[in-house]
Amino acid sequence: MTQLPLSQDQIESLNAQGREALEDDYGSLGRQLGRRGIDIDAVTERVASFSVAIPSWGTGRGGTRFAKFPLAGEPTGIHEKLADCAVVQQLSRMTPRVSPHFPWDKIGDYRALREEAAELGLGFDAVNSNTFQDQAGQPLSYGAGSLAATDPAVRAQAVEHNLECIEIGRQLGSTALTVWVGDGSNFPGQQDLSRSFDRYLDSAATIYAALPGDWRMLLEHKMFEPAFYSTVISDWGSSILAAQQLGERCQCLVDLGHHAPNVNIEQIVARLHRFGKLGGFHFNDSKYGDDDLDSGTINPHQLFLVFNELVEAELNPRGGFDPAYMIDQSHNVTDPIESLLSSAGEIAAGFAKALLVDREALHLAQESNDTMMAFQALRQAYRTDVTPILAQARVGQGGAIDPLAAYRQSGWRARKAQERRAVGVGAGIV
Ligand code: PSV
Ligand code: MN
Ligand code: MN
Repeated sequence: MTQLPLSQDQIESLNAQGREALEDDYGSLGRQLGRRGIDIDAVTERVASFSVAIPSWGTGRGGTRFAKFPLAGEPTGIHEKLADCAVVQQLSRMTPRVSPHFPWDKIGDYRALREEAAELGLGFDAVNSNTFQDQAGQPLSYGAGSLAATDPAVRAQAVEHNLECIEIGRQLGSTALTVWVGDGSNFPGQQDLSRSFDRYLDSAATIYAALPGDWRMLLEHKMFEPAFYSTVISDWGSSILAAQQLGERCQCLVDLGHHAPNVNIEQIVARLHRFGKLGGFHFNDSKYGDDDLDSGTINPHQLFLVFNELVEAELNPRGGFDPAYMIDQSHNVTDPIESLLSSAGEIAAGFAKALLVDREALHLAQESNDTMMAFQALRQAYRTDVTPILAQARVGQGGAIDPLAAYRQSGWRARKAQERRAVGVGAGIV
């Protein structure tokens, strides 16, 4: 039986206070959309079936390489992280899966963990491997790289870790392995740019060969950091080349913060989909680099344009369309649960707005080179306030009309501050 973390009665009674206003707003938006030939209930239904995974590490306070400022009551291990994810899911009804990270989430019994998650109404999404840090007691260092290291023993160790992640993921019910490596260089000449890619491909092929039949391997590229001169899988070009060489079930994962400033990410989405290689998406926002700020806080228009391409891709699935969506943020100055609630809403808003685009008008304008009308088709959808649709989608599934208000009223964090042990200060993580 599902054991939800918050009192459902309390959520319902807060909803009761907001229901009349919601019905009024929903009715008004429904009439507006009706004039545009859009059935609001059909859009709400699509939004209600939308979901995005939470990274287990996103439930804790993040940090920068300068400092981490812990929050009283933040989770100290995977069990507490799951409880916090369940809070986000109970209120938002858009985040039913957790993406674990190893060895950060290492424990003894993964079958029991899967059951524990199920009791909280959660499942597991892609498993993330970690060969960008050294762990206590690890025989060999990743200081000079992991999957692309020159030392074959280091490469073997990194491969072995990924195989272990697959095995853990199998027990958790995951069906994808996400691989992001920090391998790269800080000095011109430090690394042979071609041979390092060869070594990466070789290691990745061994991992790919071990994938269960219904699994995918997702390659996450990132332009820089921790390496500041060259990175082995630096961009979508390197990523798609690797994915194409490795095989059909190897695809690319786009993290919004992993590109050069001003790169046209929506076009990357279109390109990857065109060749059947769009495997997943990490949502966050950024101003300068891989800032991992909350989704939609800096550039909500980009988020909308990305979803516009995703909706187009879904309408033209070509070989298939099933990207793994995840929030990948570092919550340095907020309560992570609040950031996750707000971000899930922003992401769903991007999706909802993309659903409102008059595609016939857009395609017609594109075909006839009517630039202004093509843009207006997007602009009209982007300008629409979809708040009532999101609230209705949540409420229809038992979630909160106003997730942040309900969360604050629950007193969850203050209670956890009493119950959980304190997390130490120190340098941050990714
Ligand atoms: C590092 O940049 C990173 O944030 C990547 O985006 C990964 O998805 C994440 O760490 C976890 O490995
Ligand atoms: Mn990421
Ligand atoms: Mn990142």
